[in-house]
Amino acid sequence: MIRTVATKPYDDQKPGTSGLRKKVPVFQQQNYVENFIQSVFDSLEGFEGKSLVIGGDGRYFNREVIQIALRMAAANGFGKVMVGQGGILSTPAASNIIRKYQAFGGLVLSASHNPGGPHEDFGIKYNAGNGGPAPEKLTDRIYARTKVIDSYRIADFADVDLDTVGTFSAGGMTVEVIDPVADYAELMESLFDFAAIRAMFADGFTMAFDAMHAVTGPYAVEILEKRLGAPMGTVRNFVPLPDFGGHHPDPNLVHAKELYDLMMSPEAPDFGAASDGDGDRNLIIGRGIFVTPSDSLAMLAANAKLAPGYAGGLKGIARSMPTSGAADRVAAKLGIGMYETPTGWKFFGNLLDAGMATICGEESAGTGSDHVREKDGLWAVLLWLNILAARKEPVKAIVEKHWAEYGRNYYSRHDYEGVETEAANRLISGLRAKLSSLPGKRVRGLTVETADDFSYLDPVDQSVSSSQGIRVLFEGGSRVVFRLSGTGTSGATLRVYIERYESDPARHGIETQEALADLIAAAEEIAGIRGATGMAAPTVIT
Ligand code: G16
Repeated sequence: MIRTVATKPYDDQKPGTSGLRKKVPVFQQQNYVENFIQSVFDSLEGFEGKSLVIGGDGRYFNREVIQIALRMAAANGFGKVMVGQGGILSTPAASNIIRKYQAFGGLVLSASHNPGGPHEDFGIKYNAGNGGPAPEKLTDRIYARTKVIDSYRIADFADVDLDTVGTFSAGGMTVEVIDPVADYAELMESLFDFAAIRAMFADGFTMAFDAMHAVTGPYAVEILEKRLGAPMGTVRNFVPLPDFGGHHPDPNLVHAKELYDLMMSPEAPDFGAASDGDGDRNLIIGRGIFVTPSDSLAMLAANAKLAPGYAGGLKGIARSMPTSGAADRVAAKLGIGMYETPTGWKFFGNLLDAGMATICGEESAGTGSDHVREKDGLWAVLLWLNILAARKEPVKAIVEKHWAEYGRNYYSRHDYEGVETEAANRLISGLRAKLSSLPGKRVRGLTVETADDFSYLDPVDQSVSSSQGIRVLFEGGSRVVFRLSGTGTSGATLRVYIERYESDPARHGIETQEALADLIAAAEEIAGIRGATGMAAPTVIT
């Protein structure tokens, strides 16, 4: 039986950088989930009888929302839902399933790298038929719909058994519970030289992969240990837990500190890596050296040809605006296109679909390619492994040779979390107001060349996205960028991105914060961060 249920709108269902993210108790309010899912369906056209993919990162509330989504998909007229066994699908795996089986779209349940649990974060995002995050015009439509929604449709049927692979019928719709790993592992085998990586492990190459009790555990065990022969124990924290074991599944130097410490110790294996809550981010650490996400993008692009999937070369590279310019230098050398987009993977979709870019990356630990339409944590790890197997050199040597050839982009991000929203907005509008007075000004011995609020003209569909971050460029290619995070669930997070280019190899060994000290001081002088936030120092430095 299908019911139409009367409801009242909520006023806080605006999708952020990557879908709707809120605390679990917010999602548990009456009809909160139903309102959002119905608003998504109401914003789509032509899905009757077609397939929908559903899966999540296994966090607290995942299974409950999947049952609701299944009943609503049936009531709204989808012909079939493909759902990951146990409700599990990593974000890149979901993107692959949508593309491979030509589904109409997908609902991915995740709050990415944010913590999970009864009082932590949950999220719902919609991915379109190309496998990528909903573009802005669709999320705008969804948000508009959430503000006026007055009813939703839901079918009555018992909970679907999510733990048994197979095909069932529910509410007149087909439900296919699929192995979440198999299609993804097959895709990875088609891109990388598994034989060479297997031989490297057989020769004694060692690795530590931290799955952070999040969704990549089963994927990493299957691919790294079973298919590539890495010794058992290579993958750590591999059981996905609803609260990620109480940890913050964010693969950065703060939350993956144990891995970082191991990689800097005398017992370090050859290679260290980690992924986040939903499997789209990555952390790469060589023995004794952390590779920043911006550098990793540049190095992967420069060496991509060593992997069979990219042997024909790259069509172009894309990076988000706050990501360092290291990849730009690779693109220039390769003679291929380079695109600078706003923060958010959704902005890469058009470039990938149009065949203008092959590899994309962001400073926020996301790297990926045109194999799916999401960033992909394990993909980045496997491309590194493929490069290491082909070059037979340690990570450190590859990084240092890269800097010697292209120069080094010193880079760091300073986050001020939990800032009062009003204060954060005032800081940004204050910066906007003084943009035109900055060029030519000397700050801490540095001359400002240009200052603007980044605006993006999409070269494919000509859409414009404005107010995407304040950029202050100094002479010599250094810069400071200020923007507010679009993924937090409480208060505001101010991000300050600091970058300095150094061509002289004799100056490539400076400690990062030291190398950036004058720019850090200039950022404070320009924005008055301490005064505005009441914080003496950033909460996270990456
Ligand atoms: C999401 C997007 C990323 C983006 C990041 C930025 O990441 O998918 O493309 O770079 O947000 O976050 P913020 O707005 O906080 O700087 P994820 O991994 O949370 O989905």
